[in-house]
Amino acid sequence: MKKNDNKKNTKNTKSTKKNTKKITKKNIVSKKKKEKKLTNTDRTAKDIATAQLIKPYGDTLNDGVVQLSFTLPVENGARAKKAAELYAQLLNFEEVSVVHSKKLADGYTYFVIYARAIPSIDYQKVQASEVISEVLDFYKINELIKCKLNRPLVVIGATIGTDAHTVGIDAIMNVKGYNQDYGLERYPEIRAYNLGAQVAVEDLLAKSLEINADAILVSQTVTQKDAHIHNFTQFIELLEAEGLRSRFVLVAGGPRVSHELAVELGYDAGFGPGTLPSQVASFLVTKFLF
Ligand code: B12
Repeated sequence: MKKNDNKKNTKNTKSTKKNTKKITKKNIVSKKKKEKKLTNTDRTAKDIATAQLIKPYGDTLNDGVVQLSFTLPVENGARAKKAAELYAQLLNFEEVSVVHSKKLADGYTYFVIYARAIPSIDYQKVQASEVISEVLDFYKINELIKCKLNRPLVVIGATIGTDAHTVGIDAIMNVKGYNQDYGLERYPEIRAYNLGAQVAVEDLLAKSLEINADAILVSQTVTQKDAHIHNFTQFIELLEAEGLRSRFVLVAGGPRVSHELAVELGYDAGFGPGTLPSQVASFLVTKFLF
C-alpha cells in the first residue's frame, strides 16, 4: 500500500458517506429549486451598504442588455417573430428586439433576441466552489510524481453509458492535448489509459482494477433528460456496492459539469468547459502527494 493511501482512503470514505444520501436526481432538482434567489428584494440596510449589485453589460455599464437565443416550434415568419418578442416580454425583458430568425426544420424556428434585463444581483452574496489546486506546469508535475511517488501515476478515462462524445475526454488524455496544453498521455510519469466512449460502468471498473488505477476520469456530454447525472450516479453506486469507492480518486468532467455538481454526486472533483489537461494533472498530483 502506498504512503498516502490511508490518508486518501479516510478522506474518500468520509466524503462518500456524506454524499450517499444526496445522490438522486430528485434531490439535485429539489436543491436547485430551494436555492435562494439573490435579487433586490429581502435586503436589509446592512446588505444595501455592502452590496455589489451587478447586471448585464451591453453598451454601457448596468444597462442590462442581453442577447438570448431559443427555438420555437413554429414556422418562420412575421407571426413567429411576434411570438418570440412576446415570449421574451413574458420573461420580463424590456425593449425586446428580434434580431435574427432562421428556419431550423419544418415547423421549427431559431431566434436571437436583444433585450434589456431589469433585475440586478448582489455579487457579494454569490458563492461557488471550484477545484482548489495550484496549477503546476508539465515539468513540475512529472518531477513531483517521479521524486515523491516513486512510480508512475496510473490514470484511466472513459465516457460512460450510451454517450458517444469522445472529444472531451480526448482533450484531457490524448497526447496532443487541448489548447496548446499537453494531454495526460504525453506526461512520462503518468500511465494513461483512454477507453473512449460508450463504455459500460462495469467495464470501466474492471479495467481500472486490472491496471491498478489510481484515478478514474469520467466524461459526460449528453445532458438530455439528466442522462449525465444518471450515468455519473450509476458509476458511483457500482463502486459503493463493490466497496471500492475509496480505492480511487474520481474525477468527473463535461460541458455541463461543475465542481459543485461532481462533489454532490460523490466525486472528488469536477471540471467543466475549457478545462486544460494540466489543471487535471495538477489536481491529481496535489491529491496524491500533499
Ligand atoms: C462533435 C459533436 C458530436 C460528435 C462527437 C464526435 C466525438 N468523437 O466525440 C457526434 C457527431 C458523434 C455527435 C453525436 C451526437 N451529439 Co453531439 N455534439 C458535438 C459538438 C458539435 C461538439 C462537441 C465537442 O467536440 N466539444 C469540444 C470539447 C473539447 O469540449 P467538451 O466536451 O466540453 O470538453 C471539455 C470540458 O468539458 C472538459 N471535459 C470533458 N469531459 C471531461 C472529462 C474529465 C474527466 C475532465 C477532467 C474534463 C472533461 O474538458 C474538455 C476540454 O476543455 C456539440 C456542440 C458544441 N458545439 O459543443 C454537440 C452536442 C454535444 N451533441 C449533442 C447531441 C444531442 C448529440 C446526439 C445525441 C445527436 C443525435 N440526436 O444523434 C449524438 C450523440 C449520440 C450519443 N449516443 O451520444 C448536443 C448535446 C445536448 C445535450 N446537452 O444533451 C450538443 C450540445 C449539440 C446541440 N446543441 O444539440 N456529436
